[in-house]
Amino acid sequence: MITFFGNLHEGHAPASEFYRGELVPCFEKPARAHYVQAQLALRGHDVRTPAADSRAVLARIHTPRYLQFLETAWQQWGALDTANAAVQPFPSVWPVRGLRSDVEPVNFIAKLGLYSMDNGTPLVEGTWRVIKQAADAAAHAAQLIGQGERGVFCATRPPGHHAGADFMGGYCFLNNAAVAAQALRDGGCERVAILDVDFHHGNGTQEIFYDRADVLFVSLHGDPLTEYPFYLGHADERGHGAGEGFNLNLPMPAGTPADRWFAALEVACERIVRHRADALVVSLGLDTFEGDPISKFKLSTADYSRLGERLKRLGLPAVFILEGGYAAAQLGVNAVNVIDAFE
Ligand code: SP5
Ligand code: ZN
Repeated sequence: MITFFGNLHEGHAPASEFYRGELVPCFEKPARAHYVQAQLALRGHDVRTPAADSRAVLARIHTPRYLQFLETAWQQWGALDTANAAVQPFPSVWPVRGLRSDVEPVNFIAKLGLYSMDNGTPLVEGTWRVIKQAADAAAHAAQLIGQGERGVFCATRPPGHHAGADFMGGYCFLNNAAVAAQALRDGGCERVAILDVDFHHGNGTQEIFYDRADVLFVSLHGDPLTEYPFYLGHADERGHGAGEGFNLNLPMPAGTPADRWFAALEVACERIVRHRADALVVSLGLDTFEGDPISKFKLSTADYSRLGERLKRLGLPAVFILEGGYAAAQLGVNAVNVIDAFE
């Protein structure tokens, strides 16, 4: 399969993330991509560097002020104090209900809170270049599908599915799956389906397409009552306005075993078939793995081949976007099992 690897990805390597009042080593780390890259090379895949420019499609997914903030954030942070070059900024204040988010503050930390849903998404000097290249890969993958390719895998990081139209969160900044879906639409696909199999609900992707009927969003994930991102991903979220009925959430409890997960995948696939999609975008999170350090489903390495086989039977061209998956040493084998079984 044609795969994209972001050769700049090591520029996004935050030292630590905030977790329950402490700084802990980042789970979303460069080694993840190294393991995927090694497995793609080992199994003879065609690994390319993205060459499209996603700027136009990014402007259709994210707000101008959020894109402007992301592109200049590190420079703004450094301009406050020369010592900031060695420190990661973290948000500490957020515009919750009743506070204003329409006026962009001047204070940098206030802006960071305005554009964040959590304080677990560290931003560093190289972040913009890396997230832009991952979005470029998603746009390029969609172009190749438009030219008749059957499958393209974006083995990029950081992930994107928690990022909304104007906020970052959950290690995500730009929503690569949304970029791929929109680029497929712009390239002539009338209907697109996004299947999100990351352990965590893809709240950003859901939000972006919530009122649209042309892009179906279907997600299998840990129940938000107990699992991140907590505030979205319930079964009663079915879409709004023209998008009513075009959002399907299939939350499952922590500890869900593979058989129950695959039963939910059948429901997801049936809905995708009914959408009569021209193309599929898979938000391929591998944190459903039994060995994942932060997630609670129980899929095995062999189950990822089963997933790829099932998706192949949909008979749709597909863009696969790497999302989460934190058992880094197993990430390559698990991800490429899906890709190999799909081919
Ligand atoms: C894309 C993606 O998978 N994002 C996940 C974001 C999860 N953020 C919360 C991380 C909580 C870390 N928990 C550490 C538990 C150690 N026992
Ligand atoms: Zn995840």
